[in-house]
Amino acid sequence: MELYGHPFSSYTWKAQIALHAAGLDYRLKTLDPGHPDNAAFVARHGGPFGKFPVLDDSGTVVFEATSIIEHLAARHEQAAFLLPPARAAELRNLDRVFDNYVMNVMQIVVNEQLRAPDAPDTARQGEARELLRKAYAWLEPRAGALGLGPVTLVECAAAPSLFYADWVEEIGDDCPELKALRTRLNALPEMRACIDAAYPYRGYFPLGAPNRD
Ligand SMILES: N[C@@H](CCC(=O)N[C@@H](CS)C(=O)NCC(=O)O)C(=O)O
Repeated sequence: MELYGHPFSSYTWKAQIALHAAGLDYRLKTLDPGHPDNAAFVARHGGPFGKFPVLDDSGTVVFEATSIIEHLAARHEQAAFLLPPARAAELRNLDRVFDNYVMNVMQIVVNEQLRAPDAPDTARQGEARELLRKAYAWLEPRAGALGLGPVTLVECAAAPSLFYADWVEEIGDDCPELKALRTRLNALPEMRACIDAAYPYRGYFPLGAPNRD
């Protein structure tokens, strides 16, 4: 299998965590200036906006991290635990929460910083930070039940979104269960491999990477 993505990309991590957890071999095809062919592949196969990650599984090409994980769970017996049918609706629902209300909201702040590094729209960033705090409060009573058993679609979504969201808007002391969940997820070997591989790129984090994790 080949996974098109980047070692510092949160959605790439989401797919990688699933691949690592299932013990599936893959080659990371990095999106960088040295590999224009990889960028061309993603432009062609990465959906309407040419986004990554994109998985090429022996000619079956899948974009969207969630769809990649669904594909792995359906097509590879050793990955079936990522999305057990009896819990599928509940897991898909929480996956949507982490993508739509944590990861994508965190990206509003990051993208605004990239758009105007010297004069970002701080009001827009402040609104997004407020939404993150709202998401944290919603997740707090639910966090204690996550990240305890085998990795599922939800842990794949939760780990990278909480990792980077916390860099943008630190999870407060009013959300101890969510903080503990983030710590548990960061300690997963599947996640640790992603964090370690991304170390050399930390300097590129537009808001400045904190000196932790
Ligand atoms: N909804 C997509 C989001 C993917 C996404 O936002 N990928 C980012 C990298 S983390 C990307 O492709 N950025 C480059 C671009 O937007 O051109 C998914 O779940 O895979």
